[in-house]
Amino acid sequence: MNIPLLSEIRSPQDIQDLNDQEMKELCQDIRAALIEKVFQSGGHLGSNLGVVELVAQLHRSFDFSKDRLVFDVGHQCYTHKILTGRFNRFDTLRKTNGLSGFCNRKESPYDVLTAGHAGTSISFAAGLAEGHKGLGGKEGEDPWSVALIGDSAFSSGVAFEGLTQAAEKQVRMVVVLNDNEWSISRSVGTLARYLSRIRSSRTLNAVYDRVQSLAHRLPAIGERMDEVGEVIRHVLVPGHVFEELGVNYIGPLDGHDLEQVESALTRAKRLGGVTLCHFLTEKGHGYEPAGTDPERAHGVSPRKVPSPVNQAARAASPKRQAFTAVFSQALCRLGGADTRIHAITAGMPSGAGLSQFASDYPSRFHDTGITEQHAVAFAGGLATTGKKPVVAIYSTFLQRGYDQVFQEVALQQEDVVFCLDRAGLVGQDGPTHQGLYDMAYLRGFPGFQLASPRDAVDLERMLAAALSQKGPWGLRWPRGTAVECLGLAAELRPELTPGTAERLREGASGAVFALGAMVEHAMEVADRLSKEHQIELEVWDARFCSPMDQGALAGIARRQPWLATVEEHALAGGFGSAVCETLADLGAQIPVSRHGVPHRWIEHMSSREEQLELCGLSTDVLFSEWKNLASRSSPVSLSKE
Ligand SMILES: Cc1ncc(C[n+]2csc(CCOP(=O)(O)OP(=O)(O)O)c2C)c(N)n1
Repeated sequence: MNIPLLSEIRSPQDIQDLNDQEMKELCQDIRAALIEKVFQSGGHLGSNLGVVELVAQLHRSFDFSKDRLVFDVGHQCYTHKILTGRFNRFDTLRKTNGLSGFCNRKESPYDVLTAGHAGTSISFAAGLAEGHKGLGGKEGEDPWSVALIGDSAFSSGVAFEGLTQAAEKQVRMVVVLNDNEWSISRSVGTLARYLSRIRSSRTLNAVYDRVQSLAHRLPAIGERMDEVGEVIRHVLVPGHVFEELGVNYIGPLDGHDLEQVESALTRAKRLGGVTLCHFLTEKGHGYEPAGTDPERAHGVSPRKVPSPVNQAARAASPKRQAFTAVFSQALCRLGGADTRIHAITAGMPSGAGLSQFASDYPSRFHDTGITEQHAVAFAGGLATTGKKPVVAIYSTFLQRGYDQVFQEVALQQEDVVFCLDRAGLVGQDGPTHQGLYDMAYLRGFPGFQLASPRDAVDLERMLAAALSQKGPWGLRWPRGTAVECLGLAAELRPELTPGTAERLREGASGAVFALGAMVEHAMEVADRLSKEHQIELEVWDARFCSPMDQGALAGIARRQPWLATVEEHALAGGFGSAVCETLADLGAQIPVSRHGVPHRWIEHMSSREEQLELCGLSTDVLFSEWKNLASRSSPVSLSKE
């Protein structure tokens, strides 16, 4: 049989008859295609290159039209997409209306879980296995559930919660541990060290595995070999925590060797119950630059061809920097002046802007791994001792640590500063990564200051204010760049007393109360309306979502015919909702138009800008909406068609 072209693969059925050599060639083809395509679209290159053989063999050892394969995070599912008939759409990866960069139920029945957050695959697979009990009709015929999980995700607490319950229930489940020793940066924690101890006993394991596979060819002892094997293993290799938890352990084996992968999976199926198959892989395998810098290859951006137009546009734009970079520099400056400041990340030092702090102040930097719950509780403890923890976590991932924000920080009124990056629309990553709920879930905590900077100047000022005042603070900013200075210079701005907004523009045609990066949009629209239509808007930078500036809102309600709120956050429960609650409590009567993310899931698109447009948050959409509002004869009706 000839190996099929990737574009001809309709389902995993098409690779079932390949021999060993053909499978190897197929994997080479997949790898070459991944390098080519992922550099066009951007995406998780290193993670995907590392699991080509694992995923290809999983699709031969199991039948995932009835068994279930759950990818942890789902960022490493590209080979799976190819083998389940999606190669023809690969040019659309992470683009508007194109293939998602993660597993997505809407795309294929083979995508069991639409995911993007780490650590939950084992629990979800255990639930599937429990729910499928009896489905096979006879003992030993129920579908298998398989969780494919990386070593960093595996060290998150929830992975162990899943593993231990699955072991107790003895569900039919295989956990495939893809151990490449890397998270986005190097894996941390003593579990990583434990895995590396197991790794160093690999030679002994190899001897053991050889003995065992030979023994299985001899029916007389083969039957009892699993039992005997356990005894031998305990003598040869370090005590496996997993076995003590009731989980069969196989490995560590070479995850790039199809034969080893196949034999391990076959053995796992024979053992029954819950088996952990531990494979060693190389992140970015087959792409040479990843060998020296796996962190860089974890996710790559599309290769851009510089065009004269791009360069001209860049030169014309005012001075801008990524919010993340502004935060990083500000934190280093403040951290240099105050040794009580500690920085904490849950597995994302560079993404969260902490790499520089880590190298400048290593003893005050803490990467806890993918453990948001622990990171937040740890910050609560540190703060109790008088330190000033800054917890830098993406808005979407702080959801994992919500209860710890509530109990270990907010309820204790500890001085912890949460810096939420990617708070808003994120573009290519899609619904799993949108940071659209943080204000809704944080503003209900009494004594929790929640603010958002409109520019680089205020980001640093807000961070300084948060670190010098009492109680918990949350600062949020979106993906994308901050204008350096919008409005007054730093020293002329009103102090950042919690619950005070700043008026940036006067006018009588209507008022805009905006938050964070949306203030820039509001000002741009107001200037255009003034120039083109002589409409003069009063524009405010709310600065705080909690507490809310009651005086400013009461004044607006007295003066203006209407009020618009703008936020890059879900409308449900967000900043606009908080404004309406305040107005209601004040007994103020003014028509309010809320602009934010509508009450539905926002799929991935090629860019954040396209999503802003879709959600009515682009300057063009706001321009036409506010022009309409200002042009209507009173009374203003703001009911949306
Ligand atoms: C709850 C949560 N926190 C953080 C992240 C961000 N994140 C995505 S992939 C990743 C590293 C995953 O490492 P590992 O599980 O070892 O898989 P690998 O990429 O090495 O294959 C991180 C931290 C996430 N997806 N979910």
